[in-house]
Amino acid sequence: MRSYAEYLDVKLEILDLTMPPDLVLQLGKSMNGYFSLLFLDVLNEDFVWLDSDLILKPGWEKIFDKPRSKALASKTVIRAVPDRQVTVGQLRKKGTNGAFLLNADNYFNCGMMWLSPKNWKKFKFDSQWQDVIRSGPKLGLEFIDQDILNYLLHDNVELIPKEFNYMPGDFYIPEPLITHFAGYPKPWVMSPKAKAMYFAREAINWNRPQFRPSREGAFKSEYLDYWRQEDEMLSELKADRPELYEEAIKRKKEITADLNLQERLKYLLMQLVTVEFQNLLTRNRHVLTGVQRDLWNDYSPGN
Ligand SMILES: [Mn+2]
Repeated sequence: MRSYAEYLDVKLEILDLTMPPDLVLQLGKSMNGYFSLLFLDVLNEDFVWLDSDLILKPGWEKIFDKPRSKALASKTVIRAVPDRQVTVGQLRKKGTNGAFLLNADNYFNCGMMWLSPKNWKKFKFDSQWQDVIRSGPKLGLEFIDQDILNYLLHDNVELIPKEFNYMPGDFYIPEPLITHFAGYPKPWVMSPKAKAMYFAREAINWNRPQFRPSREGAFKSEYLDYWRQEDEMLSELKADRPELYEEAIKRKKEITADLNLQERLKYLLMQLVTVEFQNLLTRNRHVLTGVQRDLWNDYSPGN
């Protein structure tokens, strides 16, 4: 992280944060999902939280310009974007999530948040959040920091436009400033086969949005966009800092996920079904167009 920040000429500071021991025990691995609460306690100036699964487009910094009314400025602890329609719909139907029940009309997503530690402390949320986690299971909380913050801040939130936290799979908005790859699959872990399955599902369900991975969203332009940007980033890195590039590729391979057995069987069936029997005999080699090559791009050696 330090070498990469230096390469980008970005100032990086690493903070040590401490979680109370009983919460470390209670939360286990999911503890990483609660760091935003520790930052609210430790920092003093307003700050912006950005998940690591976001793509920022030029202009995203507009979030700092949006003027606020005085009344809001003295009260608002968080500015965030409403969560995906699908998520809100599921939570409404289930009716057991205590955070959602308190904040059903303004239930927000925590991938991108503008936060005010001053107001957080003014309203004494710093002395409440740990107990909310402790009673989390009783309250039906499920989404890490997001539910703690929705539960506590339902009266201290200002919703901002979805262009600041557009989630693929939500109703499409043109030209989002921040795209948030919330949920699964994450575009950076997909093997070539996983990518192919993804697009096959999108295409074959063109008239059944409930079965498309993107639901009501745009036909996965966001994923193509991600892969294009990742390619660009890696080829720049390869030219400028080969040792960082090697490290990035190594890490990328470690997290690349292939299809499970059930999906592999579907994949084989789909390949069988989509053979063009008429020209099976005359076809003797693969023909790839430029677009197909983009989709099948992977980072194995010699490819
Ligand atoms: Mn996220």
